Amino acid sequence: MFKKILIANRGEVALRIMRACKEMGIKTVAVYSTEDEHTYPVEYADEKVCIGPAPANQSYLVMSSIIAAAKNTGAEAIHPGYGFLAENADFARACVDNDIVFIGPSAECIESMGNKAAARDTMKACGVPTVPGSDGVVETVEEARKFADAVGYPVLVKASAGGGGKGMREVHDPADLESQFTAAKAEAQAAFGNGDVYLEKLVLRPRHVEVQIVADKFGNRISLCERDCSLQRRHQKLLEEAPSPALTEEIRRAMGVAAVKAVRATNYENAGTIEFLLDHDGKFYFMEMNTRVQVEHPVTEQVTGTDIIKEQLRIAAGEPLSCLDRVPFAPNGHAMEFRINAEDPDHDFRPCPGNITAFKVPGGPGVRVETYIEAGSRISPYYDSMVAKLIVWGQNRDECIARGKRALSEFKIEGIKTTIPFHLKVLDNQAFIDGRVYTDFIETEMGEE
Ligand code: MV4
Repeated sequence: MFKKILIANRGEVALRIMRACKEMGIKTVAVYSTEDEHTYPVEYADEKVCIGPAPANQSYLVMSSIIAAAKNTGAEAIHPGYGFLAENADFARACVDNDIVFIGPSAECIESMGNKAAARDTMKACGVPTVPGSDGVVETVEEARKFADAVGYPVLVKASAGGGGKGMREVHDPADLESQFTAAKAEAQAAFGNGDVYLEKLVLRPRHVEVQIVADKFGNRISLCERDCSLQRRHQKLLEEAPSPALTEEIRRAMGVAAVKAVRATNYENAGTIEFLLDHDGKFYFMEMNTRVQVEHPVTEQVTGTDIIKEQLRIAAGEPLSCLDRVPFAPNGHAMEFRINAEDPDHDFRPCPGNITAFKVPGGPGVRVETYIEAGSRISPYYDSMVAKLIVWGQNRDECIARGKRALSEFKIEGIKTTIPFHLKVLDNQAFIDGRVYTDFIETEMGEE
């Protein structure tokens, strides 16, 4: 196992990784911007290196400074967390070129899954279900029209370099195809410097269900059940749960098999997520693969009893998965994660960074809080607005909801607006209680436009 690693991240995920390291006897190096100097993860680490000023493009995104910090402190590996450099193939390659282990998949895997049109083709070729779509990139409007006429409207134009919903346009009427196709291409070009697009049949009111996988260097590849992340706003997840209330045992098994197939076909190593769209007939389709650990990984940890960060460290160090004896995983109980952001849910979720004057976290059975915040902390306008993640576990979904309400009402955060009142409203919503959550939940159930 590693003796010392560097964490190329900040906030709650940096702390989460350091906690796993502490339990495994691994020393940690924090890198930080001047803005984060007095945050808890920086204090918690065994060593710290300042890598620049507040703007991420001058600190957390500067590969050379982070590599230099690892070299200078003798860190053998780098954990990228999520966001920042986590899915940057050049960074993974720079680590390897400097004899530093990148705790994640190979640069080739990151690159190949970053190209969404190619990823889709790869999945289709290995027998993972995909939505009926174009063969790779569509170059011209004429080609797009041919496809749309063949599969029928509505269709969705997607950016190949996209993901997370950017450069995506729905086409319901053939008369709009040309303008939407052209708009998607222009948007993709502007956002990613790559105007490639492809087409898929539009799945109406889908659910977002994703499968957590872990894969080691010995060919062990397992799925750790699914998470339902359908409750999103403008492609920002707000609440995630495991298991999905929409899956039967049969669909769960089939989805897990499909996810492992995807991992095998891509020679993927480390922790990752296969995202699926689930339609109203219970059919699921590959959407994207995330080549990192995700914000919502704790709900999977709570229902599977695994520590995903520790598995990542073991895999990267060349050890076999430690959870093999417990395969196949049937979810134990139910878990939900509430993202508590410094945002005002009454005003279009506008970010409201600022000083936190009082901070009291909930406790008791089945409650887990992931945060780097203490009373007196400041939510910086330079980074994302997450204050904390509240994760609750229950024997079943009903107990989980009751516990969620109890824990959310215990959480006291003063000085800023947060999404806590929004979550309390969700837990009282009948459609949510019944597990009827689709990707349009906030518009249809929470009265947003
Ligand atoms: C879709 C879709 C419907 N049909 N693809 C959104 C982000 C990107 N990962 C893909 N997305 C979608 N792809 C087809 N063929 C609907 C979405 C979608 C969505 C998916 C998951 C969660 C929230 C969403 C919100 C809007 C659209």
